[in-house]
Formats: sequence, C-alpha cells, structure tokens
Amino acid sequence: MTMKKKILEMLRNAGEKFVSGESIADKLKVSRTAIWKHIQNLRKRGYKITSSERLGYKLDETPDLLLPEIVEYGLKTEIIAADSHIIYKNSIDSTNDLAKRLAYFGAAEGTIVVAEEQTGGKGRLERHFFSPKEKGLWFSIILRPHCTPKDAPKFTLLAAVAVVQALEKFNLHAGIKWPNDILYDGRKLVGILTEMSAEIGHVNYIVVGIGINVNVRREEFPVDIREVAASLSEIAGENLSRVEIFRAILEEFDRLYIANDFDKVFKIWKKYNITLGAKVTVLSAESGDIFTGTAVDIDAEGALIVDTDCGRKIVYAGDVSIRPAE
Ligand code: BT5
Repeated sequence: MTMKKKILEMLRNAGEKFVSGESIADKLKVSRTAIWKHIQNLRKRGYKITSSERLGYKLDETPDLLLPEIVEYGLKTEIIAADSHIIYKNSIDSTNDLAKRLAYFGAAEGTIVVAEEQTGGKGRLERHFFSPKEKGLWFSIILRPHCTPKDAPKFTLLAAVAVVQALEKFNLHAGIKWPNDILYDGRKLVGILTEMSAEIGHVNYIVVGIGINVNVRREEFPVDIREVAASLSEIAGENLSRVEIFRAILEEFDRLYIANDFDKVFKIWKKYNITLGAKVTVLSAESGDIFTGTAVDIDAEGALIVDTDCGRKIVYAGDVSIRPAE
C-alpha cells in the first residue's frame, strides 16, 4: 500500500474524529513534515481535510472522482474490479480500446478501465459517444467467460440488467431498449458496447463498455443529441454521486456474472424492457434491411424476434426504434 493510501485509511477509520499528525507519523515511521506534504497532495486531489495544530487531521469530504482508492473503498465484489484491478485514466480516447489491448496482453478477468473523460468514445459501428469530463461513468469491463461467440450478446443484456437494477437502488427508474440502450422518457441515459475476440467456437475475451450520463445538464449535450439523450441528474432533480452509483453497478454486475444464470437475467431484462410488445422499426445490421413489425420476444441468445407482415424475423444486431402507439 502506498503512503497516500495508508494515510487515507487512517483518516477514514477515524471517521468524524481527528487523527494527530504525530500518531500518523509514528505509525508510518516518517516525519510529521512528510505527512503534512501528503495531506497537501490529497487536498490537491480534492479531498477536504481539516487540520488543527492541536488535534491533527480530519477527513471531511472525499471528491467524487473515479480514482481506484475511492471506488475500491467499501466495494464488495469478487471478480469485477476486485484485487485492485482498476485502471484509471483522467482522459483517454476510448476505455474499450484500452481494455481490448490489455485483454489481448493477458489482463485478468474483471479488470476494468475507467476514465473521467473520453475524447474518442465509441458507439456501435464507430459512432461517436459523447463522454464529457467528470459528468458521467465511462468504463469497460474485461470478461473471460467460457462460452461460444454466439453467447456474447447475452453479456450486453446482463450489463443492461446490472445497470438498471443498480439504478433502482437510487430510486432511478429506467427502461431497457433492445439491445443496448437504457432510456428515460424515451431518451438515452446509458449506452453499452460489447466487443469480443474469438475463434471458431471459443471466446478469448469480451469487453463490455458502458457509458452513463450522470450529471450532464441538458444544455451541455451537443445539439445533435440533445433531444435524444438524458442524464440521471435529470431524473433525480439534483447532481448525484458518480462513485456511489459506480460501486452499485459493479456490485450488481459482479453478482449476476458470478451467478451465471441467464434464465434469470432474461427474466429481469424482460421486466424492465420497453421493446417487447411494441411496434418497432428495425434497421438490421446484418442485411441493411429496414422493416417494421411487432417485437414479440428475445430468443435464447438474446436476439430480437419481430413479427412482420412477411413473417417472423430474428434480429441479431441492429438498431430498433420504438414507434409511438397508433
Ligand atoms: C452505444 O452505441 O450506445 C454504445 C455506447 C458505449 C459507450 C461506452 S463508454 C465506455 C466504453 N468506451 C467506449 O468507447 N464506448 C463504451 P450506439 O447504440 O451505436 O449509439 C450511439 C448513438 O448514441 C450516437 O450516434 C448518438 O446518437 C447517441 N449518443 C452519443 N453519445 C451519447 C450520450 N452521451 N448519451 C446519449 N446518447 C448518446
């Protein structure tokens, strides 16, 4: 553990109480001046620490940053982001791209890459995903499941379920649109991009990228997505703690992933989904076809089943828009 982490731990353990500079210095076997310098550094990072000549130091506030030492504190997961497997970047092009590189070079299952900002955040088909600094959660999870490539889309559904269930804990109610969006009031709060490396019949790794608008104000969205995007703060009516939401999502994801029970995932997915039963227009990613129909179910691999005038169609990948009821 680094000196900074050790000092933080002592301050956290003391709760509302002061810890004397002397006791920290004694315990860590360094001078009080060295401790003071570390405290200054923590303050620079955004920690609010009261100091008193007589009493010592007291931690008043932890910044809402996604730094590993903050996210890991009190995090209850066994695989996801466990054992210090959090790679943190202040700014990055795309967390998915770095996660894929790390996975390629052997990063452990459960490793996550998180950034305060993405300059080249990606959606499907290389679309841009807006990821402004310190306003959301932009992260990627490396998985190494024992499964075949056709199972990969299931992890997108698992991710959507993990996020929606975690949001429920904060009284934030959202719906899932097949396959990878979480919506509020018809507008997108969360996008999920699942990528994989596979050979025939065998998955090497899967990277699940999740982007969540947490504290993005309406006017901060670029004009081209302002009408189609939403932020959790809009539902809550106030800014929210990204760290708390992040921990809840990681814990929910961890639980569902370990359980490996996709019947259950599908059941919960169906409970929150807003696609099934709706009239939809589908742009199939495989054929490029556009057609309309009624979304009736998802199959065992998570593909969407749509009944059209020309019969039943199965959509493995594509864009779906839900048409307003006539
Ligand atoms: C997605 O693609 O929605 C998947 C987004 C995945 C983003 C995460 S962030 C962490 C990780 N690293 C990455 O580089 N990516 C992942 P798609 O369904 O293709 O939707 C893309 C469309 O969503 C865009 O064309 C815009 O219309 C819209 N959009 C872009 N940014 C948005 C935002 N912040 N909120 C809501 N909608 C957005």
